[in-house]
Amino acid sequence: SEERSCDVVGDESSESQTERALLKKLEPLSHMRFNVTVEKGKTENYVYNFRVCREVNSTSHDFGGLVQTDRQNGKTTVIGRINETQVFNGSDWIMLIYKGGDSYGRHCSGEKRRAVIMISCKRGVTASSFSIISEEREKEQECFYLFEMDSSVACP
Ligand code: M6D
Repeated sequence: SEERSCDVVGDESSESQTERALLKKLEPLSHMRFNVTVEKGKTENYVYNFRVCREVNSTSHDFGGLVQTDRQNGKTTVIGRINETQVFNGSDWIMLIYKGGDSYGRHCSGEKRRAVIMISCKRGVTASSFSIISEEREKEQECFYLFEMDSSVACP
């Protein structure tokens, strides 16, 4: 079976050509795996696993492209899914968004989680410095987990 990749909004004939071109630019990163561990106060301790346009756990078939694991109990939560991708860019950055994550319980009116990954141009490096900036969950809606990394694929 073929590995699943990023899907942007629309069926094939109506997809944005700009988005498709950007997905092509990101392709060299798709074989890599990224992770970062964060301690939030004294009570929260998470690992985030990220892949560019590939499933983190290809055996679970859940489309999860950015997955959080709670280090206290091992519970995994999909933050964003590759079949709900949005991508756009500027002169020296690419913004990759995975929507359709697992739903919040008490926060953000129970909406689905979302991962926003800002990729900044850095010449000479395929990918580096994957890190989490913050989780914004104190809003009624439009909450998000924000990440950043460096890569030459974002360079002009
Ligand atoms: C935890 C983590 C946190 C998140 C929290 C939300 O498992 O995913 O990043 O903020 O859940 O809690 P509720 O109660 O809104 O599901």
